[in-house]
Amino acid sequence: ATLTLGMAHAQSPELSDPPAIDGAVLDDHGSHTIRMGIGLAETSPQYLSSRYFADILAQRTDGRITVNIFPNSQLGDDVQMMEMLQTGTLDMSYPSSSPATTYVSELAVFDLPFLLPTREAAIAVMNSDVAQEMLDAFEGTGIKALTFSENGYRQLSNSARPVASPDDVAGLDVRGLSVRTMENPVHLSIWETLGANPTPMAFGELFSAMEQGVVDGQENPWSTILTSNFHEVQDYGSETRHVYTPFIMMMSERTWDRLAPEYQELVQDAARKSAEYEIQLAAEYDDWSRDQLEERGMQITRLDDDQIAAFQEAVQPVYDEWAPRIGEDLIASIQEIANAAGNE
Ligand code: KDG
Repeated sequence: ATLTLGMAHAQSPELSDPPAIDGAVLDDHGSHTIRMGIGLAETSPQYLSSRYFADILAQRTDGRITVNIFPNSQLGDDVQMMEMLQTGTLDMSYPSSSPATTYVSELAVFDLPFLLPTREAAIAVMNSDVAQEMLDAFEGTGIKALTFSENGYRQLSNSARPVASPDDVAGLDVRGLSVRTMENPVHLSIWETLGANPTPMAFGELFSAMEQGVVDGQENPWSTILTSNFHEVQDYGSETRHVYTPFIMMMSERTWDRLAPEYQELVQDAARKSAEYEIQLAAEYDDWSRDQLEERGMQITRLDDDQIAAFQEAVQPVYDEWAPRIGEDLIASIQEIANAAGNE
């Protein structure tokens, strides 16, 4: 018999192991089974770090708290799952901050294009008091926001043509690209301003929408493009890094209220630890994913500083429109934190 071997591709980069779980087993405060829905796949940093979150809770409660994670939007998309948290039909979710702006409008600051130039700046902002105030502002929505972590720098992919400039997005002689966006008005504005035809759509519907040609493209971090197999239906990628999106790990307030204070403290602590691990994994995945996508046949356009500057200039109207609504002071304080981190 002949054996035909396909090209074997690694499923993940060399990943750091999760930090050791320390701390004594807590007293018995009852048993809880927590259902957590996420949009991304089992290979994603989001899933892997959520497993670590589950492991911390299991170990520190001697198995009394079990977290069952449902990946791949099985339980719904970000918007639906946040509504399920509000009604208490789901215990936890882990959406992007962008669709959560309907609850806390200040979060839209993260949607402004090219605001956070480096990962260090983004991490400093997510760890800041200003960011903590945004998490606290969920109070009263039915959602307990536990922590920020990294979704990451978003990159454009599409099935129509290589994109190196805003003109390539707008398609001067052809039509503008149809691009799926998250359900967020600033993102819509970015792609409208660039001359694309943006369509907000649930993440779980995206693969088949691209496969069927309902949309030409989408934008997400390289790790998501890879772990969700978008390269199977997208020939071109562009390293635009046009926006840095955080995730927010969330719990239903109803679930939170059922937990003893000792368990609440543990959940909050485990969320922070898993977020730190997630940020580390996301960094390990990022460039590696881009290179993997290239190896798997995606044509990747890397943009030089001038080409990035052309995108930055083209999206200036997004600032003109949104900065007054989001708040000039808030934007200034975020920029200050970002700059300080950049200077360290
Ligand atoms: O679990 C997170 C995903 O559901 C989603 O937030 C991923 O960035 C994302 C997108 O484009 O919807």
